[in-house]
Amino acid sequence: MTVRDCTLVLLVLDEIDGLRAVWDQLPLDRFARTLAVDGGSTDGSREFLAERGVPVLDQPIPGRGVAFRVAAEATDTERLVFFSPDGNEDPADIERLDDLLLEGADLAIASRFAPGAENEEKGLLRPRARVNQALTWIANRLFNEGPYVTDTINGFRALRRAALLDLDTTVKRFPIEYQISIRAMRRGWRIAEIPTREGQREGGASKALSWPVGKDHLKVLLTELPGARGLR
Ligand SMILES: Nc1nc2c(ncn2[C@@H]2O[C@H](COP(=O)(O)OP(=O)(O)O)[C@@H](O)[C@H]2O)c(=O)[nH]1
Ligand SMILES: [Mg+2]
Repeated sequence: MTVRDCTLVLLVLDEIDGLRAVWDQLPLDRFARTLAVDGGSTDGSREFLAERGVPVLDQPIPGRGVAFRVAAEATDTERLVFFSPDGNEDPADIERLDDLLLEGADLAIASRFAPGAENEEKGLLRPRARVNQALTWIANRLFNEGPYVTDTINGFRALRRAALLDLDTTVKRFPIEYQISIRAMRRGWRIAEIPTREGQREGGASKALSWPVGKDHLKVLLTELPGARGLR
């Protein structure tokens, strides 16, 4: 068995129920390193990870965007897969994402909206999914000259460490993925997707409040427009 020159990064903020549920499905032995970046858990997530020998990194300020950077700066493998152990993401796709990088992609995304994929939101109107898809459509329209990317926002993704650092991301909170996707499009990166099945949250609470997070995505859109860099 060859070990992947890749770090499995767990993004954690009070996810003890999810950690317990997915733990045995994580392909830890296939990855050169596993580490967790913790946003300030107080529910036992940190202890759970430490007991299993996973280094738990703190972040200087909260936010998923900061966590992405902390992970990239802390490890030394060629590649990174970002995984959120809250029940939404399917552990079976972790290695598939790294495979896309091995096949030549620069950014690999588990898509909730590609043909064959499933989005966790149920019901007729699915407002979160609609907003997601609208933001994705706009990003493609404005920034993408390659094949259509169906999910620019999902955090379940993989990329090369040096490339991520080179993107010089500035977003501190949730829209980090949107900024990465847009910058990848603008640089003409090869973006590959696999359809994924988004599961239901295992326990705890979502930290992504719809309106503030939606607003932050719009802000990223504006600040990524050519010539708009002073806006931030
Ligand atoms: N390290 C870290 N992880 C975070 C932070 N905020 C959220 N997360 C994790 O990111 C993942 C996605 O967050 P979640 O609230 O489920 O967002 P949603 O899936 O869009 O509802 C979960 O695993 C969270 O625990 C943070 O500030 N730092
Ligand atoms: Mg989630």
